[in-house]
Amino acid sequence: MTTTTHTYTYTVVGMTCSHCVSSVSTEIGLIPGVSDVRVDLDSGAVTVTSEHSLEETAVRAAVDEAGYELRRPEELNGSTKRTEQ
Ligand SMILES: [Cu+2]
Repeated sequence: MTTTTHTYTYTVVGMTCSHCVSSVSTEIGLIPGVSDVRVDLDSGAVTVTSEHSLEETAVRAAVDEAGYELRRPEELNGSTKRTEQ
């Protein structure tokens, strides 16, 4: 019996405490196929393990639902430096 799992890493901005972490974890955990969510509060790194391939839009929507924002690495470091408050 072989089970293929997919692991994805995202960056979520806006989390400030363990409550934020649990909100994000809960929302992402509701996506069908997701078996594990690990959130590092300091870096904002979110590692998602899924039994199916995940659409980034689904993860983005879940993070949005929790009240935070998903960023791609290139959005963090790249040329898209926009300041919106
Ligand atoms: Cu919080």
